[in-house]
Amino acid sequence: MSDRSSYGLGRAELHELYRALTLTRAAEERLEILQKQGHVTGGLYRSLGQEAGAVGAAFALRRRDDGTGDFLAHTVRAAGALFLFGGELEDFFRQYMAKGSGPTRGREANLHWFDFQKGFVGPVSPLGTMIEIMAGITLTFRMRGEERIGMVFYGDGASSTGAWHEGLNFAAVQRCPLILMVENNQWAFSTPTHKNTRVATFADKGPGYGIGADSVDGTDVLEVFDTVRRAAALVRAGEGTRLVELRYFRRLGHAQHDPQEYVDPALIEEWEKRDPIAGYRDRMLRNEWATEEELSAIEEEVFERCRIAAESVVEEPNPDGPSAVYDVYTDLDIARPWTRAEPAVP
Ligand SMILES: Cc1ncc(C[n+]2csc(CCOP(=O)(O)OP(=O)(O)O)c2C)c(N)n1
Ligand SMILES: [Mg+2]
Repeated sequence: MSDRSSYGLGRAELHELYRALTLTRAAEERLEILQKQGHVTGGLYRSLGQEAGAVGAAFALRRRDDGTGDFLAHTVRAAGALFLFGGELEDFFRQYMAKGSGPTRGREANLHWFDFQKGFVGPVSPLGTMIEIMAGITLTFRMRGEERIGMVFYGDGASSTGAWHEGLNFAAVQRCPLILMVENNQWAFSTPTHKNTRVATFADKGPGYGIGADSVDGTDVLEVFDTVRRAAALVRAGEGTRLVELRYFRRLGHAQHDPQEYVDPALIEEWEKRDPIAGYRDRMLRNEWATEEELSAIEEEVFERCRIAAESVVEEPNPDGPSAVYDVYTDLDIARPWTRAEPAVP
């Protein structure tokens, strides 16, 4: 499509996309500050340069907060999708700071949380396994005759696991209403994509499983939105599982502790020129979808929101020691933490 096409989106929606993009980046930048101050408990995984993939894809789905909408399984690099599905910024900060007030009450330190009303479930750690979980969830939608679909994100590296192949095959055979979003950022920690797979594009993997697949420039939020919107319509209409590859580049290390010395700096520089947020900003101004003042106001609003949320969450309490024994076993006998109650003798 031409640079001038807004893909049928109105001014308010175009602005909402910009707000979601800037929120993703500003929230992660705020986390970096918090990490330097010693408040972030675990690793910090940035999505720099990948924001448009998560935002454009999630924007194309039906987002509700009453348990009737589409369902998302995000990754650490798809925080933008989580926010669009109603994940609260404060909870996002609470998780990274392992606060007792966070959704998982300080048990882990990033996005492993869920909300079935809003329709999202965070990743389990073994890569590739969210395909199976989402195949199960979306199979339920199909069996109940609901019009809901699912979307599962995973990295290029995750798609070389056994779980991925088995899960995708099951979803394809069962015609699960599920969109697989491959975040092809060209690295799986220090492993480049060509050591991970021999296919030229991850879209080539679709036909092997009998499913339709697309590949899209993951730095172009409108292209992503349009591609996923069309994929979602097919999936919802009964075609079953589809795959969409997002092409972009991991511009920072795997996590903040990784200086990625194994990556050619010229490549990083090249991808900096294709920054998804700067590109979309220019396009909005060029096409008069927004004024400079409107965009600056969104940036200011998002920055302030992140600053205020972070300042208040920092003050919240860490988890209580004794609370660590909850949620491990059912029928917990608090007097005997870490042990399972003896089975009743018949
Ligand atoms: C089955 C399994 N193997 C290894 C790991 C450790 N691990 C966590 S993230 C990661 C790299 C993932 O790369 P990719 O899937 O491309 O996602 P990206 O980090 O690039 O977004 C690895 C090897 C894991 N969590 N699960
Ligand atoms: Mg990767």
